[in-house]
Amino acid sequence: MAQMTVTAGNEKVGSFRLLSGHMIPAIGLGTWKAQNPRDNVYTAIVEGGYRHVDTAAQYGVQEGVGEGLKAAIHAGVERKTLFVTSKLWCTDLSPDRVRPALMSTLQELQLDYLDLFLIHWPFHLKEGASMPPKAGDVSGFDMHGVWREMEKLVADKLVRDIGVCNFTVKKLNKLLDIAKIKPSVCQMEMHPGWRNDKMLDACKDNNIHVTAYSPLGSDERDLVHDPMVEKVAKKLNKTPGQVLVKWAIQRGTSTIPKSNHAHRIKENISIFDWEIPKQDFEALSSIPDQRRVLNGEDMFVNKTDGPFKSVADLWDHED
Ligand code: NDP
Ligand code: 1BO
Repeated sequence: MAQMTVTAGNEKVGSFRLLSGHMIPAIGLGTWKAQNPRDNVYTAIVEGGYRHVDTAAQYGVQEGVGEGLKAAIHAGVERKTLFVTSKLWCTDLSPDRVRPALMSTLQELQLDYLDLFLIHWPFHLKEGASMPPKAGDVSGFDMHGVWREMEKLVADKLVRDIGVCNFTVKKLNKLLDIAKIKPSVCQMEMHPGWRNDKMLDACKDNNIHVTAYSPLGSDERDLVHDPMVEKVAKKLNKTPGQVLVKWAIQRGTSTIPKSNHAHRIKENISIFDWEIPKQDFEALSSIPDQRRVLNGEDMFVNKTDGPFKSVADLWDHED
């Protein structure tokens, strides 16, 4: 999937074409743990030139995100130029809950359609599940039934594209066997400290676009101070944050860095008039300490009662 350059406001920003034919802007604003989602979204769109915002019902920020979108539209940005992603949380991961969950998300965001609706995690959680989960809190999910309902949302023009997050190759193949509408996007943790080449390759083989989440290592892994990232940043006269975002894009993925600071929000999208040279890209792609930041353990693993007794169980023993 070739990266194309499009203009948003005064900024040149890249985008990728999805299986559906729609375009996804290469950089979106992440909103997990956003402290002031309204202002972050407004700043990103109106001052930063972002056209893509990533959120989720589970983040508890959708009303603020909706206010930010509304303010940006009021300031003259056309809704049709924006790409808004949200996600179906695990407590709603059953066929009867898909449409009500989407309607609630649309209401919170003050929108009448989403550009992309993703299955957040491929596990069902009981309402009020604890962390870590108690016996009976977690189960697998009805993939066939849930996906049929996701497809109906596309048919009814409530969402333009559908996709998944946190899937394994095994789960992706199962979904591809049953899907009438293929997932356009797979959103996965990816950064130089967790390349996840296996999923990237599986998605490429099936023309599924990948969005890399936690491109800066989230709050858990300090990639910004990784010696290799710092070395490349210094050489290119860029910030480590910019190098990490650029690495994701040069890899052919879109990415969704989050920041609570206006200057970083703008910094993270100022990456379209330069490249990481091949040898530096390869060096960044060879960091040996490969591990997930977000492995799902706290949310889904119950060591004694399962059904997922280890992190390896969650990821189908593929890592
Ligand atoms: P990121 O990798 O985006 O990292 C965010 C952290 O990096 C924050 O501490 C932020 O601090 C800091 N930061 C941001 N920009 C810079 C910069 N230029 N220089 C130095 N530090 C910087 O983490 P997230 O986990 O938030 O991932 C991004 C988004 O991906 C989420 O917000 C969410 O939308 C999505 N996501 C999806 C998941 C899924 O399951 N589908 C899972 C996890 C994330 P500060 O805010 O103080 O600037
Ligand atoms: C628990 C949700 C992780 C961020 O998407």
